[in-house]
Amino acid sequence: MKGLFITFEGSEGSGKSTQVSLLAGRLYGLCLTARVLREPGGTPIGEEIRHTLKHSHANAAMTAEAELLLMNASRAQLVREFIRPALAKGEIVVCDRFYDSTTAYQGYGRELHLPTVKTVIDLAVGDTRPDLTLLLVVPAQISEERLRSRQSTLPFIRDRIEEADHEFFERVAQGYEKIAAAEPQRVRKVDAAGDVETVRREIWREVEKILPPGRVGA
Ligand code: Z5A
Repeated sequence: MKGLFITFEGSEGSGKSTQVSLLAGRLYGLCLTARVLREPGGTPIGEEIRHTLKHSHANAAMTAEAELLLMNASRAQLVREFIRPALAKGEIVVCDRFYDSTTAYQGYGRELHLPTVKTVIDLAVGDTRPDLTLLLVVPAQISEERLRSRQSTLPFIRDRIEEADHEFFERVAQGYEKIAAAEPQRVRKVDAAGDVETVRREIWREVEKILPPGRVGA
């Protein structure tokens, strides 16, 4: 039996990681084997690439093209090392970001040539495509407030990608809208401005539609 591949997308602070954990807990509760992964990263090689992309002291001069290739080097490794083997075993793979992030951030955000971005993604993923993508949508003001409140509890760690300007993140959000409009069956928009439990329920309504029969619940 082929497994199920579910991805989460959205702006930073939209609540993806929170909801990925809740969904995984729910799936475990139904005795379904779920593998939780994240991008960039998720493999030992990918986590090194993640560090280079986000936190390395030497990354300030990184070009958009290098960023595109590194995101997809991490992805190519993750797909072959973990995602395909898990799906082949019939497991459910839940991934915090996948290739729609590249289209949104490197394509629309960095304004790289979209057909080239697509070619690079195609090389990285081949025919490994999500069955369902949950796009968590929140107004920028709410995600910024959530991030501020999280940061106030953590030590400061510089993140190169977060240093981009406001217009970049507006283009990313508009890019996500275009991605969702182009593939409404796969990409389900979720209003993520509500409280954690309300968002969890909305996500579950989408997930249960694709679960094997007899594996659903409130
Ligand atoms: N990137 C890219 O450019 N190209 C690519 O191909 C890929 C990625 C794959 C990864 O950063 C960066 O890489 C990202 C895109 C880029 N860059 N940016 N900028 P990351 O992995 O470090 O982080 P992130 O994916 O951007 O997510 P995040 O900042 O960790 O946020 P989140 O996962 O969406 O949210 P959260 O951690 O679940 O919640 C944030 C806070 O809000 C936290 O304190 C929660 O307790 C709280 N929260 C969550 N939900 C709620 C609700 N519903 N109400 C109130 N408070 C809430």
